[in-house]
Amino acid sequence: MTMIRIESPGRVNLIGEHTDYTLGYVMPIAINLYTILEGEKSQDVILYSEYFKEERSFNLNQLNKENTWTDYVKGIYWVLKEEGYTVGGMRGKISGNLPIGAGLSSSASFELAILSFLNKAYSLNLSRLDMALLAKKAENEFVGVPCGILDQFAIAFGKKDHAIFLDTENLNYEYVPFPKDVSVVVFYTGVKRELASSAYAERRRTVEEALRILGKKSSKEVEEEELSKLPSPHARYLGYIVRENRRVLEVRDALKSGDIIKVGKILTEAHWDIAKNYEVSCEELDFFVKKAEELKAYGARLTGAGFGGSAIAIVDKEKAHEFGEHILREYKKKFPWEARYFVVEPSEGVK
Ligand code: GAF
Repeated sequence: MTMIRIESPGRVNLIGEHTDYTLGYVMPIAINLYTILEGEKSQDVILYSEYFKEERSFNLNQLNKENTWTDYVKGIYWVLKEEGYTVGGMRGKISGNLPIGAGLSSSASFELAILSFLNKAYSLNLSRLDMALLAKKAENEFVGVPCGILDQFAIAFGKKDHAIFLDTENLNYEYVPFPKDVSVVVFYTGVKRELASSAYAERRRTVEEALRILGKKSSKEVEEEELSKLPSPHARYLGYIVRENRRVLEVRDALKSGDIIKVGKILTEAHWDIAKNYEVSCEELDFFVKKAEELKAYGARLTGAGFGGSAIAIVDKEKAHEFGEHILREYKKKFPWEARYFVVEPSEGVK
């Protein structure tokens, strides 16, 4: 039987945080840290996870949730069935170097790896957009995480040396060249975050309610003057999102004109805005951003949902490792967590 190998990247969001579920703008990159799936067709599903050091199996009539890593696989089988696709089982191994639960979208990466495998093995003819939308539906409706489209889109559409500017309302996107002489340093705080945590869902509910009060479909339609019509904390939360949408457009334009200094400034401004007004940062993420400012990085901010997880900094390529090492040393003096840093680059989507 033919072996199939899938490489599914993680993602970093450069700017446009917590904007996707109000149909705003985002600008992620896929990164060169991967979930690897190697396998072949089979009757049932039998998978070995190198990370969890265990094999798990189920047959295709057993799509019940078990609160373990195979739920992501079952979610994909569930969504394919829902949408009328017929597929068989798989036998294989999952490995890779994308850290799990670090805020770099390991779950979306895993789901897209499974979907991409089934797409190839069973000739489903799914486009990248189909895959992103199916994986999001699995995550929302099977796994039960109320996320937006950011992660799945980034992992499906990543492009080497480019950031993806995406309007999450109509899914129009544009690739924007990312400069080759700077690096993105990802700093994992060692604080695992649960996306299913009530805070993410609570922010989402509050800003959806704010949009309903204003009678708007997307946060892109909201003007800053209208925010005074909202109660608290709705006005403050939505105010952050309105400014963040504007920042995505500014970063896109600054990248296009090669102005990395401006890009960096906007990223750092975005961090302090999300920390103060959206309240999804934490001491560890703020520590990293402060240090990055002291070390004169172009810019730094939390990336992804926040509440722990990872932050990024933009630094000159030749200084990236020294920068990462330095902050890691300082961080370890203050926090007991197993932090790590990675120097990453914008990479191709799932393949
Ligand atoms: C998580 C979610 F999955 C995304 O949809 C997005 O909301 C992000 O948090 C915050 O920007 O990664």
